[in-house]
Amino acid sequence: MKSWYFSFFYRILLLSVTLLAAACAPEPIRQPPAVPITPMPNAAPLPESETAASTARPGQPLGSRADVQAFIREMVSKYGFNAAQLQTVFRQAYAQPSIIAAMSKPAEAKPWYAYRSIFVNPKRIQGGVAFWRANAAALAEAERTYGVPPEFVVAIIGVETQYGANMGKYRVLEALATLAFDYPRRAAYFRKELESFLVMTRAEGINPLTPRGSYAGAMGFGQFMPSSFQNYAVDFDSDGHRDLWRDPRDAVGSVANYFKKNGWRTGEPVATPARVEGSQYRQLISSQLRPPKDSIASLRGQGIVPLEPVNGSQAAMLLEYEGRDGPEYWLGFDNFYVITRYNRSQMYALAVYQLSQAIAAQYSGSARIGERLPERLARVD
Ligand SMILES: [Ca+2]
Repeated sequence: MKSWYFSFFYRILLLSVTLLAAACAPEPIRQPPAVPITPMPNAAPLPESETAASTARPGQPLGSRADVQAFIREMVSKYGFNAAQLQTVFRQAYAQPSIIAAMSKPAEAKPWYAYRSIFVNPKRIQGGVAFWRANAAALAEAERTYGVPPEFVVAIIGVETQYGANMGKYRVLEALATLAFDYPRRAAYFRKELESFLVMTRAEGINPLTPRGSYAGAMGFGQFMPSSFQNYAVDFDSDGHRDLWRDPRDAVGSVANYFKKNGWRTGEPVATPARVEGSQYRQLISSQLRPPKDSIASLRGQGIVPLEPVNGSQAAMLLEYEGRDGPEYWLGFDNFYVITRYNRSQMYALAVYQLSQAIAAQYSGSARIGERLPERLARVD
């Protein structure tokens, strides 16, 4: 979540695991990760030579390695950790070569129409309604505190972990250490995350061997990386702990806070379907993840017509998606950009938006909301 490359590779990896798990025996405890790839539109393929070779040796505790010992010394001098305690922790932790293997797999891109159906489907909509009902008070409080409506918080948690059903089964310590020490291409990033994780567990009074997460170390209902935990996690129920694994209230407040801190604009729209005319629109299709800069009025002058009422001064970016029957066009506003701060992907942001609208319509059961939903939002595949 902190960096695009993390999100990019993380999602690719998660898809690989998903496909692998789907092809093999069913998971005994948790469902396979349900989050597919979300390709970064402009991500250049990495050269072959950068593909990491695994140096992990299963059976050898991380604590017996010289590079880990150097890391422990650094943690002691930098943060005042107790050396003996860290030694004890890393003597019980092991690198996980399966993570390196999955990280090295090539990306598999899905077209939008296939990606969409993973998230905007009856199961995930129903799950969102149930999560909303179970956490209505916290979601209302989060809206009052951070200005983020419940449906967006619910949709993020739905896309990330199917409402907590799939938070990941790896020890976070081992996932981060594997990538910090045995995955040179991203070692600097994951070493920082490992540092943040140890600082976090010390602050929260958690045994570092206890938390579980994705193979990339993403944690809890909203799949926060440790650095995001440090920056955005809140103790929303004021019980003295930021618990994003067992306390959905903390997760709700933390996701809303993440949005708020990344520029969410209360009361402004997220996206609207659009149609295009002429040929000028082509040069305006946004493949970058940048805040929108063209006004609706200016875009209208270039053949781009929003299909829902929008203020002419609202800044927007034109988005193109691969629909089943040809390209679909959308206009994304500032709040659409904010959703891409959670995961650097236009497909991710639109899936969250569409899921949020479908959940909101079903939650309220209101004909008014149902009626204003464009067919393509209300439709489930
Ligand atoms: Ca709490």
